[in-house]
Amino acid sequence: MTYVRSTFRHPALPKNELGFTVDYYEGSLSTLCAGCGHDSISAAIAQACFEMNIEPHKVAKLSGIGCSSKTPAYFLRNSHGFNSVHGRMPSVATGASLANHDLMYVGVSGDGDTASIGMGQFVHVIRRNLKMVYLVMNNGCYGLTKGQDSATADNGSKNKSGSVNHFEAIDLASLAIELGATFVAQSFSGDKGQLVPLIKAAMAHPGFAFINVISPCVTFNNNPGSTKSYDYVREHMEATATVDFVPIMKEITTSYDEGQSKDVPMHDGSILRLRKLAKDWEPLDRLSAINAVQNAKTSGEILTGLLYIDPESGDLHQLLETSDRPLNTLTEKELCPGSDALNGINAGLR
Ligand SMILES: Cc1ncc(C[n+]2csc(CCOP(=O)(O)OP(=O)(O)O)c2C)c(N)n1
Ligand code: SF4
Repeated sequence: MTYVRSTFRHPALPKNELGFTVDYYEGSLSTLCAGCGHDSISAAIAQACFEMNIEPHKVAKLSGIGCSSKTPAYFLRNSHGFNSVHGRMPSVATGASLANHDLMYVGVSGDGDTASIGMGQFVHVIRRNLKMVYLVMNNGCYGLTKGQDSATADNGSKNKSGSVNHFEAIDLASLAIELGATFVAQSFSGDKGQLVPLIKAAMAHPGFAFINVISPCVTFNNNPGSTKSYDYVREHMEATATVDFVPIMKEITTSYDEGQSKDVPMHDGSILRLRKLAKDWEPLDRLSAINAVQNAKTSGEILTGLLYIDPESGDLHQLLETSDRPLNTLTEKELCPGSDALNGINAGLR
C-alpha cells in the first residue's frame, strides 16, 4: 500500500497570491484512524498556511512522539521537518530557531508528549518566549500506546474500558497563561471555522503562541463518560469571541455593533478582530483570561477561542540580541572576528 496522495486536483481550485492551490500545503496520506481529530487539525494548518500565502520552504515543522506527533507528515510536504524524541520537541525548536530565525517554527505535540514526559521542556520554552506556534492535539489519552489516561484527562472522566480517572487534570491553557505565554488560545478539532483564524493569528504573533486543541481519539476516548469525546466537547464549548484574522493591507469587511468587537493590532500590521461573547473577559488582561478559563471550568464548560494575547511581546532573539541573519549565511570572518575582538570581550568580563 502506498501513502502518497494523488496529485490530481480540480483545475478550477482557487489559488493564493503565490499561485498555489491548497493541496500544495498538504502532506502524504494520513495513516491515522478514520475520524481522528488530529487529521482535521492537519487540514486546518494546511488551510491557514494557504490563506496566509506562506512559502512552505520557509516553515519548519517539529514534533515529539505520538499519533499527534506523526501529523507533520500529513501537512506541508514542501517544508522542513524534524520528528524528534518523546517530549523533546521544544529543545529542538529552540536550537533550530537560534541557528535560523528566518523560518517559521510550527511545533505539534500531544497531551502525553507535553503534559507528562515533555512538561519540563514545555514550561521552559514558554518562559523563553521562543517565537513559534506550539499546538497540542489534546485527546486526554496516549493514543499511540493504546489509550492510557493522560495528565490532561479530567477528574471523573471515563475511558473506553469504563475505568474512571481520579486525578486532577493539568489545564495546559491556564498553565501557559500563568507562566507568561504571550498568546494562548483553545479550540476544537471539529470547529475549523474557529481554528483556522486562530492558527493564522498564532503565526503572525511575534512570540510563543500556544493553541490547545481538543482533538478526540475515536479509537480509545470517544465513549460516553469521556470529557474529550466529540459529543461532550460539542455540548460544552463556550467561545470567548468569534475570531477574524485580517491580514496586512486587506480591507476589513466584517462589521459588528459598537462595543461588541475589539481589534487587536498585530506587530506586522495585520489585525485580529474579536467579536466578544464571554462576559467580563479582556483578551489583553492576564488575570481576566485566567478567571474566564477557571469560571468556565467551574460551570463545566470548555472555554474556546483566543484566551490571552500580548501583541507587544519581545521574543527570545530580541532578548538575547542574536544575529538577524541565519548562522549558515554568516561568513567565517563574521563568525570568528579574530583575537583582538576576543581579547576585548574577555577584558569586558574582568
Ligand atoms: C521516552 C519514551 N517513553 C515512552 C514512549 C512511549 N510512547 C509513545 S507515544 C506515547 C504517548 C502518546 O500520547 P500523546 O502525546 O498524547 O499523543 P497521541 O498519540 O494521543 O496523539 C508514549 C508514552 C516513547 N516513545 N518514548
Ligand atoms: S489511536 Fe486515537 S489518536 Fe491515534 S490515530 Fe487513532 S484515533 Fe487518532
